[in-house]
Amino acid sequence: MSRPSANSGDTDTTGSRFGAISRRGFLSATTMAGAASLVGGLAAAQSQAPFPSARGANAAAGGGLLRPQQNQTRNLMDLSGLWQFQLDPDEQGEAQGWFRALPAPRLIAVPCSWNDLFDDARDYLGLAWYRHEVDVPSGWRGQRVFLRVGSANYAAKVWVNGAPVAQHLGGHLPFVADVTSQVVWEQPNVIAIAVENKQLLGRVPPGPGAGGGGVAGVLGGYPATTYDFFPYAGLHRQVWLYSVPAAVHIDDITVVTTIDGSDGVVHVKVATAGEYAGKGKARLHDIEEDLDFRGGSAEATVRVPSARSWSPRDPHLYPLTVTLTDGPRVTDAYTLDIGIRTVAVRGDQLLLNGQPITLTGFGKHEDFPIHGRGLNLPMWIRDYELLKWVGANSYRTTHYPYAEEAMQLADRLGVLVINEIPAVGLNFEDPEEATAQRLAQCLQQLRELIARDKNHPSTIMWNVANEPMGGPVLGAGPPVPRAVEAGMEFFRQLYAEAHRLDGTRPVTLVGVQGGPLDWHGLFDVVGINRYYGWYTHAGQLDEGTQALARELDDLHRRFGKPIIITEFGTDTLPGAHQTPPEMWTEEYQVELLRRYLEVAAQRPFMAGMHVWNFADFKTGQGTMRAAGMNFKGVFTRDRRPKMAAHFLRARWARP
Ligand code: BDP
Repeated sequence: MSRPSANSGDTDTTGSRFGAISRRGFLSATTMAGAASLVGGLAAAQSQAPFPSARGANAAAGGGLLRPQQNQTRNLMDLSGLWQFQLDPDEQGEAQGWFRALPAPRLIAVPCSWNDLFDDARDYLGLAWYRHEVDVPSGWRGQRVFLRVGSANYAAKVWVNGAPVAQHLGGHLPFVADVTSQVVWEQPNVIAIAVENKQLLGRVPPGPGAGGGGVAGVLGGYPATTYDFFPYAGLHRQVWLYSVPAAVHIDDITVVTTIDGSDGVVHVKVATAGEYAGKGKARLHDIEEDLDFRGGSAEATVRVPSARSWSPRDPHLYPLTVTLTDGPRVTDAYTLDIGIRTVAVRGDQLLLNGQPITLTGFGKHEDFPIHGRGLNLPMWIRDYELLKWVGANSYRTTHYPYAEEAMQLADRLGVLVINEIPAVGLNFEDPEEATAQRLAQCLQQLRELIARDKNHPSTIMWNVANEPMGGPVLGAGPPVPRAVEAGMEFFRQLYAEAHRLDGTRPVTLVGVQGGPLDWHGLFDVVGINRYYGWYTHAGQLDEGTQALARELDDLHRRFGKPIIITEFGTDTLPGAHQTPPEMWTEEYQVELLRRYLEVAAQRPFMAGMHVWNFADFKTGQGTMRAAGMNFKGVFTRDRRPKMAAHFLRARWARP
């Protein structure tokens, strides 16, 4: 829960006092230069596409982000495993050439967060170096070679054989560098990646700055963040080397599906690197259409008679293969699984394949002991198993884009995803320069996310922010008009950009309880996080539920759009019991969820209910977070069900 910005002496409805330093005072005393102490030169890149390499900021420049694959024309090498690692608190590594050799390395696992691995790195968010040596097979000679970093949280700079090749801001989306001219043959290549996760004002999510503020002063906040989850750092997903044909290759594919009677209509748009003007084919299952390229781009429409449309009930995927051809010869190929489905908003309803759908599910985290936020495929397999067990049809990628494998599994298993950029902790009372930098960051991350995930049928909606603030929240006072207006301008741009890049999915914004409501008017779906019965109306479920019901009716009258409660829940200590139910007990969690679900069931305009959270997760240390944990999971952190999980299963998984 993001708390009100801290004016000295403010009290929130839970009775917590904010820190003695006013956030506003602190911010005005902190120059924006405070935001500039990054990997050499990265600070300047906070609002701009960085660095020399053409594809360092790939998606921002419109480049494709197709997931690399191995096939008859392409090669792929996963560099996961043990890498050399060294902390660089004094930031001397670049000057001392650590991109060639680390003076005192230890070994680390990639992918993984560094925080749970080493005692001296638990709360370390500064600069750290990863180094790895790899021989590139000589069979790749003559191809174009790329390096792809799946997720480096938060800022990264990459060297290959001593040459800087890319840098990137934003911790949860991939970036690609063309390293063809850096690769050496018949000897090891040295890959070095410097990463840091400093919490800085101009970033997204924003840092609280040196003096604390935002939730830092309330949730406790060590390490200090503006959000309620542990700021895990490091190389969180795979690093890959891959190669594609040198002459021409498929750079991007965009698939848009519609349904015409019982036919599926699949529109395929292909972009090549360079001005390709040759031929190709799009083959969907056993139907093939020609692609005629002009200026590196071609389109085809494939009609599938009696198509199986994709849905949670029948998540049918069709394999789509795009080829470039030179006579009978295939010069490049790429295959992806697509689902034929439509998503739309009509009045106050959310439609999947033309039929109203109600979302059941959760907000989640990529969070697990030891791995931290590092890719954990067994966790994902187990989580989907439990999502099915509990009868959920959906989740939101709170509060950042998740691993691509999670999206592939969602496609395959028929789970609907609200896909969110890392815009958590935004506060429009912050200085204008910070807001401008954050807007650039949000736009970049939105472009990268849509480039990466646009072809996943499971993604049914984009979310551009979680709980942005424009003044006090939770009933602590009215929104601040200037902040609300700054937010309007900001969100107008994000909404327009999301629809410019993808005209096929609704776009939402998730609002905080007591925050500005005007912003919801800009979006297709109203997403709200509500904690009546917890942060307000503590211990008073009847009063809390009544307040919730009143607010839902008001919101519906005002906006007439689909409404999703994107978060509701209670911290619950597994094994704590009491009757009548008391806060923190398993009974209280069940009772609160029951009441919210009943209020929603009586309102046909409610398009979804997402419990906060799927599982308990790690946070920073503070007085509001026992043992550095948020206990709002219906499963424990190791995925054991609390009473609430059984309750939801009885409710949602009914035949
Ligand atoms: C919401 C936030 C979420 C928090 C949750 C909470 O969106 O990140 O973890 O509150 O307080 O405001 O548990």
